[in-house]
Amino acid sequence: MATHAAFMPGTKVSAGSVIWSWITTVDHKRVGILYGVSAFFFFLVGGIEALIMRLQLAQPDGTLITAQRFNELFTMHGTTMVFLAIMPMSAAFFNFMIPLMIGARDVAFPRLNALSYWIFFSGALLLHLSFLAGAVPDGGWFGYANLTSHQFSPAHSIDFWMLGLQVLGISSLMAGFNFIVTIINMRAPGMTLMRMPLFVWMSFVVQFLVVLAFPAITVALILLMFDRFFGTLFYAPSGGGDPLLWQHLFWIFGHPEVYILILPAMGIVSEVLPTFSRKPLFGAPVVIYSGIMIGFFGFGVWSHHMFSVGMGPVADSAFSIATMLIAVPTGVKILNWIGTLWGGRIQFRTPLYFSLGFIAMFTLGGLSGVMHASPPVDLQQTDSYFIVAHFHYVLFGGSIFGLFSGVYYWWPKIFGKLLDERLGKLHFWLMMIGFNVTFFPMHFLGLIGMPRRIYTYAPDLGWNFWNLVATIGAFIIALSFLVFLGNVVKTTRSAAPAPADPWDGRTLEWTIPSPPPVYNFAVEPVVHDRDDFWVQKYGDGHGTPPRKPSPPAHVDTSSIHMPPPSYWPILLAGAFLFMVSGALVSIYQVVLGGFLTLFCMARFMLEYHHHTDVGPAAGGHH
Ligand code: HEM
Ligand SMILES: [Cu+2]
Repeated sequence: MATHAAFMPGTKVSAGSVIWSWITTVDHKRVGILYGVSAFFFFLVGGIEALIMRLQLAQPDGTLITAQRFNELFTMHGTTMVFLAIMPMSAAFFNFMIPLMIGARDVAFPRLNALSYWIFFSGALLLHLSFLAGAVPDGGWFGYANLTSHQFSPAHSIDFWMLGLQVLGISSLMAGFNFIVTIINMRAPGMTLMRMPLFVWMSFVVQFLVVLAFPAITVALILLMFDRFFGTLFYAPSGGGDPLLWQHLFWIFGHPEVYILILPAMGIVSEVLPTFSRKPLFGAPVVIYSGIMIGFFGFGVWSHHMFSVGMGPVADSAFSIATMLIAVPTGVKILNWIGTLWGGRIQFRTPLYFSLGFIAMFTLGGLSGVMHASPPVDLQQTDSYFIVAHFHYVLFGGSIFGLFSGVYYWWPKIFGKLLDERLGKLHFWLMMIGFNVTFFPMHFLGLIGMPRRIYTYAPDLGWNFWNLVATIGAFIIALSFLVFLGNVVKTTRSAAPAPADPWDGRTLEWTIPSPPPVYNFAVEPVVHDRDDFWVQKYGDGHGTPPRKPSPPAHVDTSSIHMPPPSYWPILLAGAFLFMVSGALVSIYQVVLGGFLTLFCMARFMLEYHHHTDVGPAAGGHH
């Protein structure tokens, strides 16, 4: 990409190979693109897995795949969509957009950022090596105890899942700390917390959820590793252990995780709506506070996933009330979004379509959530297709619609081309129709008794019609993504270059060229207001006149100091993967891999130790 021509000065690495420049990059924008491309790839993989499951269920007594294959597919589908599609797609936007939106030249720790990506890549690889090894994880994305014990899963399938998630967790933790430090330390002068764009705010909350929730699953997985590798019995009642320990640890992570998946999309929608309504976000501070509340309450509701284990009336009541409470800040946000649209001069562009789709679909998912917040209701609905309907309304109708709103909104900033509006709207309508045709009937199927995770059903249960409808809907969704891919190919080939500010935006990323130069901002911006760029252009609407941007000072951009590329992140991730996968091969590989990892860590840490003049410090705060 043309942006990165100025990438190499002052380093010994030759610019000869494009691939080399990508795998050694520490530029937050390129790392963001790596995350985005990987996420989209895995989104397609997870989508194909879903289509196979839907084909199997299209008719009663389906014979396309076996029960075992079906277990593998729903396990890999869920795991892939959560950890390898939605999370990295959010990470793509954290990486690309957060530094631009806060007026910084990079994240706080650029090499750690590259390392997060390559560790993520290693975890994804490890999970998918299970297909090559012929031992595909089959215990569900939540891996409930007993199913995962050595006794019931003697093959390596669960090991791939357990180790893969452990590796992915490390990647998320590193990224989480990096963005917390970035957002706290790297903001441009004048960018107070309350002036920070909503996407940055919601991402900020997400990073705290990541660093507080992932340790819970890390502990859960370490206990599982001990059970599987060393014969302990943490989750086995026969040895005084308890399978419910897994459920608690998993959901203490798992419920905050669903907010990790939704808050970035909420942030995107909170950027898109003001831009296309040409109005400030209605009650921006309230949107911020409700986001913090959601993050906070998110840690207090995990046992609503466990009403059916029989926790007793006190625990049931407490978790039921907490779950109903968490719907309040969620509902508040919906009001704020509608208030933003109210009276706006609305521009019906593709990003807005996806944001409106988000609001409508996410609200439906939130409503079914409040229904099973009630334990007696949940006892009817749990483990039925009603739950499948609920979480697809929040995850697909919410997260995926929101993320695609971001894709259409920021595409010109990232790639320098606008996506085609007609194809974009076609994509939207096909996705909207396909989504509802697929998932709305699942509410009915659940209520008339169809359980989750069955690979086939008898023809006389009354489930045939809606299952066929759902399968047809799934293929309409698949078609919508072909339209998106076509749009990408077409506009990459032929669209005219996008201007810096194609949507008449409000935030700092629109003040710099599309795509941005490697140093982002030639001159560090100074921020005076929320929606600073808009106020610069139009005044604040309450009498403050537009601020003439100061004439571009002549800056010698060649003197801007950016961190040089490094191959230690990918080498360290490779050594780490070698060590972890050794657990499935031989103790000698673990030991050798451990030494390699330590060696790479040392080189990674000491890379700039002796010549601090080319140290990796980025940004303009020196
Ligand atoms: C108003 C907010 C929400 C409420 C009150 C709510 C409530 C619930 C409850 C009570 C369950 C357990 C149902 C059962 O298994 O019997 C559940 C399951 C689930 N929810 Fe939500 N939810 C809300 C929002 C969300 C969001 C925003 C997401 C993700 C973006 C989400 C994702 C899920 C998932 C994935 C499951 C199923 C987990 C599994 O069994 O694998 N929910 N929800
Ligand atoms: Cu939950």
